[in-house]
Amino acid sequence: MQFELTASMMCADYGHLEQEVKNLEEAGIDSFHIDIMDGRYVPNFAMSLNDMRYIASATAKPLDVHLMIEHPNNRIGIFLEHLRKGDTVYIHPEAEYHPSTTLQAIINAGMIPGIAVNPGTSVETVMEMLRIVKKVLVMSVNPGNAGQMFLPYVGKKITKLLSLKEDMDFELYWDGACSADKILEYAPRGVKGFVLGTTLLFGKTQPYGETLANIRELRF
Ligand code: S6P
Ligand code: MG
Repeated sequence: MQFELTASMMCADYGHLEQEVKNLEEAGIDSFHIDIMDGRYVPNFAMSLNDMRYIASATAKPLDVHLMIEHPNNRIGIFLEHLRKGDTVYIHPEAEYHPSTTLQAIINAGMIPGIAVNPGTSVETVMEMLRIVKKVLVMSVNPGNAGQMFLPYVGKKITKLLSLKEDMDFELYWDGACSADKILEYAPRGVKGFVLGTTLLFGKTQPYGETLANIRELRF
């Protein structure tokens, strides 16, 4: 079964960031997930512009930039100018008055447009944007921190989004508390990719290569 695995770099060891990027690449990670926070839209500061730029310079693999910032339209240009074709940028629609303008800027710059959907945000609220984006990042925890508990009520929303994805031409990605049982259940149902953080990938004794190989073979 084909699904994508992306590493949540806010969970990486910042004392050895270059080595972390190398090890994850060698282990066969598909992309690097960059959680950008402004301390306003979410109550935390994780990564910022320079972290993103450094990782972009350290790997040829795609970046998956998750902007958890207020009014991304005001600042989207400074992120886009450092990204490459094939990188993805997710915005939170609630954080902008005219999110479709921001999505259009992402498309115009040649990047892949996405929206992140919070646990408390309904599919109906973002319906029109599903026609514009190529990727939908379903948050199964509230945005802001790694290491949180999975919120089971998002399951119904994932089912609804899966039923819309063919017609509306987007792919579905999972972010938050991604565990083995979730991949086992949702990869066969059509979730295209999973963000791996502290639950499955980081802070373990097992080398990344072994973890990723086990996940790809659904050998848990
Ligand atoms: C949360 C962020 C996520 C986390 C990821 C961490 O605001 O968007 O990308 O970094 O969920 O994974 P875990 O397994 O620690 O929840
Ligand atoms: Mg994220």
